[in-house]
Amino acid sequence: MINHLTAWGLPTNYQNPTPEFQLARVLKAHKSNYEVVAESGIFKATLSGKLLHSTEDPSDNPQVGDWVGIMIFDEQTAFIMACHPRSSALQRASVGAFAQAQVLAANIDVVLIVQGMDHNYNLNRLERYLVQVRACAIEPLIILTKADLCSAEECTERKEAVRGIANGARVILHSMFQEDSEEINQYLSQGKTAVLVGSSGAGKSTLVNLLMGTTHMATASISASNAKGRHTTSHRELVQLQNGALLIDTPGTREFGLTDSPEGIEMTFEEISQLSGSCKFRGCTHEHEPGCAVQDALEDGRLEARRWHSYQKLHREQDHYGMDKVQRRKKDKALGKVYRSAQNDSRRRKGRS
Ligand SMILES: Nc1nc2c(ncn2[C@@H]2O[C@H](COP(=O)(O)OP(=O)(O)O)[C@@H](O)[C@H]2O)c(=O)[nH]1
Ligand SMILES: [Mg+2]
Ligand SMILES: [Zn+2]
Repeated sequence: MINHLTAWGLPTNYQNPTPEFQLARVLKAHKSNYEVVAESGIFKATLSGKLLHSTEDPSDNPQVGDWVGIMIFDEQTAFIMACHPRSSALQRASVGAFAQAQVLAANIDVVLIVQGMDHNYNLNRLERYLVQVRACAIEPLIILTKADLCSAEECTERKEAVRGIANGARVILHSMFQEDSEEINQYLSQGKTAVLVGSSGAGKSTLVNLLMGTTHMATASISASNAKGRHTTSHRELVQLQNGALLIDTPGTREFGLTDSPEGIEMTFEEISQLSGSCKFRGCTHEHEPGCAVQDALEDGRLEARRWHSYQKLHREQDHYGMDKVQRRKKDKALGKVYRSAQNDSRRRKGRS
């Protein structure tokens, strides 16, 4: 394995913000246990106490793909002292938490949205991924896997349907049984970092193994033979591909909640944004107003009902996140005030005694 950091995606003109520490990239992150690669090798790492206590927002904690400053402890272990600013971050609304964004991967050039052509095939879900990836200002690429499970006609039909909703994103048909992966490789150039997203079982790890030329990632099929239940990817991991690109595999991202960036929706549902502009009334809700361009388009079939409902659902979800975030900020602020006044009280009391 090459340890040179350029082989791990370090941009040529990168300015290390903390030259007092060694530069490293996070390869794995599992709760508080990390694996990082530096010029001098691969290390197990934990967060330094200072970093642990200084981050207020959990999304500031290092994630897979992050560039960090480390202090090497011994041959195998290191402390992460600083997490460097990101060029991009793939985020989703955190599961269970109140309007909080969770970073899935950092410093990403392209997101490969993987969907199987079996029961996994679902346009609404694809739209959700497209919206969120674009909300993060990262380029999406759609890979329709398991093409071998559909007839040639069905494949072409579905690929066209996906093109119809992708609004400019590239769509690639793929199967693990095909010899080459040139078409996908075109989008994974040397030193660029990609991340895979998609349901569990869609075929992500199979694709990683194919592009790596090894069987590095555990795939679901291994489990079938050892009968221990499904063996699937349990953590995110960054690996080097044969062609010099970097790829991050993820476990099934079942809940891909939207955060609040309207650009993602506008870029994915461009035709609806355009229609809205031609409604007779400004602020038209597209429900019962006369002269509504959206309703007209729905009636004469220019706009598909499925697409409209998907748009509405994603829009509502994004609005909710935005409103919840405002609420959370208010709450955090109020809590902060209580906390600070308690601290002051205790200081005053200590001062007196
Ligand atoms: N027929 C077919 N099966 C596939 C293909 N790609 C993956 N699979 C199977 O789908 C299952 C899930 O694959 P896996 O890569 O573990 O999915 P992941 O959860 O997205 O990482 C495994 O049994 C794979 O062998 C494909 O192109 N065609
Ligand atoms: Mg997997
Ligand atoms: Zn309208």
